Amino acid sequence: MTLSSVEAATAAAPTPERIERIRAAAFRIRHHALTMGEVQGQGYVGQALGAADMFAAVYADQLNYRAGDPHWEGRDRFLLSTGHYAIGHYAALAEAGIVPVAELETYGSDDSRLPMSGMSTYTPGMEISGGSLGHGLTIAVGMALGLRAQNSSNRVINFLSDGELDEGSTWEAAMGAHHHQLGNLIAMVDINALQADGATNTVLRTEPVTEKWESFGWYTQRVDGNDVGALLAAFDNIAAVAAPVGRPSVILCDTKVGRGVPLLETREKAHFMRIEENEWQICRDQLTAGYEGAASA
Ligand SMILES: Cc1ncc(C[n+]2csc(CCOP(=O)(O)OP(=O)(O)O)c2C)c(N)n1
Ligand SMILES: [Mg+2]
Repeated sequence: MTLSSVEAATAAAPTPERIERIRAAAFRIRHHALTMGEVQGQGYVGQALGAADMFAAVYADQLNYRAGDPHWEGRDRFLLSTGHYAIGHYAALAEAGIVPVAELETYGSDDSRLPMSGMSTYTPGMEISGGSLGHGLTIAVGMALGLRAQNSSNRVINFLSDGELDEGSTWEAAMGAHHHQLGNLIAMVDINALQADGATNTVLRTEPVTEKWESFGWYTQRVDGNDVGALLAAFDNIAAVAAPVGRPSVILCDTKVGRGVPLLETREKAHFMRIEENEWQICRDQLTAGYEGAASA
């Protein structure tokens, strides 16, 4: 983990039991994402697999919510900026019990509550309609301010992508969050080094991204976003070090597109992935073999 913020990490390391519980959740989230991908035969499956560990850490470890009552006032807010990652978010909502697993089969179909881009009016647990990139963090700042005005102890977690850092509004929001000392706000950025038009460093270079967030005053950690232990430790550090002093926090997560399914990890990187009919079972088999192999290693 790179921790270049001035404060040292103080939290104790996450226990092996906790890490294993979240790894198991991430495996099921990946499985759900493949189920949905197969319904459409294509889509943002690579992103969902890459970000599954981030979703698992949020929903199975961090977020305060009631599965049967998505509008419960005491909930933490998870905002998906990147509407196209909805397939990953729906998988997490199913893992969390907010969306029935059986409903995943309707993904992207007419009248489904699970459209291909995330929309708050359709899906329980979807707080915003995030497809137009660059708005998530601005809304998150407003929500965090609102919660604080209500003396709420709830937190706001905003999921962004590396391509979304191209949006100027993201940086206005970052500046505002620091100004308003929003210790109840966490941003997670999926740095998969890819965006719609190609590799992020060729479209619009965002590096050095750690230094950028730090210069905006955020408590900044950069982790392997496919390392569940590192993700949990990052959240623990935030609770120990940044939240108590009113500092907004960002976890920069380096992830691998297609993570957990070698067939897709090694495929040419594509923002929108086409997977052939005969490949879905191979994907599932590879996912299971990798998960069980790591568990018995
Ligand atoms: C404001 C805005 N501009 C352009 C788009 C079109 N768009 C959809 S996804 C995407 C790529 C964004 O980068 P990233 O999320 O990192 O891509 P990925 O990692 O999923 O390939 C773009 C430009 C959009 N949704 N919103
Ligand atoms: Mg990307």
